[in-house]
Amino acid sequence: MYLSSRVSRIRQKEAHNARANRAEIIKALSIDQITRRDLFRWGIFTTSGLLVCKNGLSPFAPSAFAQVPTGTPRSPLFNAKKFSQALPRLNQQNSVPVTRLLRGAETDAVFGGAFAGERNARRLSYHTDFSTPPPGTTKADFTNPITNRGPIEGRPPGEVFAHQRWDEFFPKVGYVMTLSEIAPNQSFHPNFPAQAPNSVWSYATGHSAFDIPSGILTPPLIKGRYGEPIITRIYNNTPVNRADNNGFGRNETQLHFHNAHNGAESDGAANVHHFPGTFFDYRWSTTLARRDKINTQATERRASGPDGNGGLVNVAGDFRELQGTMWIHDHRFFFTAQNIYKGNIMMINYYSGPDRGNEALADGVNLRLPSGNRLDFGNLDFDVNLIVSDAAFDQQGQLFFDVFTTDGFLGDLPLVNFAYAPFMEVLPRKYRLRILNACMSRFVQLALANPAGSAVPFQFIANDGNLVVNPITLTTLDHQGTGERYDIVVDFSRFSIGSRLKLVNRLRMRDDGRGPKETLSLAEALRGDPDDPVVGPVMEFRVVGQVPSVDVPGVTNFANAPDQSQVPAVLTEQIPVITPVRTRLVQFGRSGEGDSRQANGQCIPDCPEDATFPWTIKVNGQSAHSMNANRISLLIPKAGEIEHWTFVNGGGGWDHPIHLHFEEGVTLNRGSNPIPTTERLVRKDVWRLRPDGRVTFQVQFGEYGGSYVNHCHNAVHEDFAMLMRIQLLTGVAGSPQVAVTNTPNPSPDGVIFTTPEILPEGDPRQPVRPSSRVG
Ligand SMILES: [Cu+2]
Repeated sequence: MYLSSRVSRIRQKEAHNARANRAEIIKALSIDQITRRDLFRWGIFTTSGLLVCKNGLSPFAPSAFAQVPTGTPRSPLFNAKKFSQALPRLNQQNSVPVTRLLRGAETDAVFGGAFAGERNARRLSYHTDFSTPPPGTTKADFTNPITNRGPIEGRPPGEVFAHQRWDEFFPKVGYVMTLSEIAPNQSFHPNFPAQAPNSVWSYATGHSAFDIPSGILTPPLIKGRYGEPIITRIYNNTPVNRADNNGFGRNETQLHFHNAHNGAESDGAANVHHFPGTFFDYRWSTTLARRDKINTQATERRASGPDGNGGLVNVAGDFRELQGTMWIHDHRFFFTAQNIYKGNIMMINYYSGPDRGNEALADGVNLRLPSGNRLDFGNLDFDVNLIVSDAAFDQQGQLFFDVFTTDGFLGDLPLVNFAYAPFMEVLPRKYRLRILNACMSRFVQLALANPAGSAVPFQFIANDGNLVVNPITLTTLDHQGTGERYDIVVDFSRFSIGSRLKLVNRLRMRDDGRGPKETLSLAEALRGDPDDPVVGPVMEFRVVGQVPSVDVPGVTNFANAPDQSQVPAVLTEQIPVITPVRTRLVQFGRSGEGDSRQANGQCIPDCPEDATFPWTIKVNGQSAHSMNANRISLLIPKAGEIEHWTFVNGGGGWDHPIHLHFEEGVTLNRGSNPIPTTERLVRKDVWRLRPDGRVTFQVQFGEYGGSYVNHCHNAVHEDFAMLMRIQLLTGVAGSPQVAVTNTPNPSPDGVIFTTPEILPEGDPRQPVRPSSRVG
């Protein structure tokens, strides 16, 4: 006993040193006291660039004697107890109306309401005007006002990066938001220190003045609806000096709307990051997939959005493709993990005829899922977004990220909606919970425990924002990788007022960071894991007699009001599985050093000087590659062809949650392994591969074209660089996306284009190459 406690103390000290040393180096790097070359010289990196595993610097426990899987000591808790602060609901944003203004042959979008006076949004980027000022203007009219270098808008110039189908999906509402240093006096718990301005970069509503920290810690929530296209202007007001980042985070951003049906110019992952002082206009079209193929005359009532007055606006497209729970996050290649972790994240719910966010309105289309009925649509009183994530602090209580690890980052502070282990008061009735895993690397597996510690059954209604055909009753969720969303309905009416229930993470991660290790029994999980505080209860629900309304502030909801919500036995219909036009095989693994760098040693876009690329992707059994924005790994020759793709895990005991942008896939099988009911024939956009696993799904592309990506959503793997570019060609004559998109290369002075390489094994237009079978 004596020996083990002594070893334990030594390990804690080692782990403390580990974090202190790493934090010291990160800080020194960020203020240019040392260079990454110094690190090589000092032997902190090996010749292959990998961090030397020695006490004090290793990212994982076995070599650093750490107390948590990160290889760092526990974050200080400042005596904060779990379940001692209320859950913050997400920071709801209000849209403003947008009107049309004719300007020659162009129609511009004019922001109204609170954002009146904003420069109008245009089909073509203002970069076009910066490059070639129209008559009567000069370059200065379109120049970044903060740096006086480069264009005011980050979107690249010209027709290829114009908003596709602009007039057809012309914005009706707008948002203006600013990515900024965090405003003063905000913390993850009242006991924790306030985060310093450069510890967190998050969103503020509107166009904030430069150099005034205005970011809000609680992530925003946007409510969108089908038939109401959105223009969202994002200002980048992070510090001009990229070293002003408290050790992590890159002051450049492209904002990805995961996984909406938008043109590539607004997908936020076409290598189009923009710089401090600039904005980027994203047009979130609310296009319903297959609108060019199915229900093109918009006669199907289920393909619709709420009109705000109890009625519906029909839209073209396939109602089986309706989406609900989505999120939005940074996608700056090579820095995505740092930037998301630092606070560059939002959620967005899409509302539709069937999924209305109104539980009372009975019109034969509305499913009446738990939500509330004070608003026409988008009620949130009983429909709750929960962003589950993990974080770590340095010894001063500032947000800490390990920029050296290429395997994965695990924090030891459980957060929900960026609050440490909160509680939520609920009425004894049905609630919908929209659960997002927004950890950088951690997989979670959530269950709900009643006051006696037994599992509470619930209904699973949507996977990755897609309704399942029939609700599935479960007592625990499946593994949930980064980026996956699970919507469930919990009926709290079975519990008396005063009852307390726990949301419990049952999944223990492997110490080496490779993936999940084991699922604990609920009883074990409830006791917590002494080695990993994010295993165990992460949130508490308290059943109470009354709660304030979220939808109508100042009004109270009472327990004795009737629960009018339903969970119908049929939520949607199955998309048929048919013989595909072609199949593709994509293998995710570790092969060599990767080829993200060009012959000149530079990454496209630029990457950390010391970065190595252990993570690679093989297409159809050919060579392994790591991400380079100037390389196309998969090409879709035209819209509407049905394909079957198989994702294979290269092995090694790792698990990877793989995300396909822009289109959902219908999950067909997991090879010879069993497939859970929450996945079989269910639409998804993130698939965990499971160790040595594989998954096959059906997918088709349509409506938009351009440059998208497919990648691991362990954001650390993604950054080092398990990501590949996909080129969608529309095949529509006259569309700029009939041709391959030249690669935009953003710089503070503007975008230049390069011609991408196309891997022949990913291009069906090329003669067939013999593909080696992957066993
Ligand atoms: Cu991965």
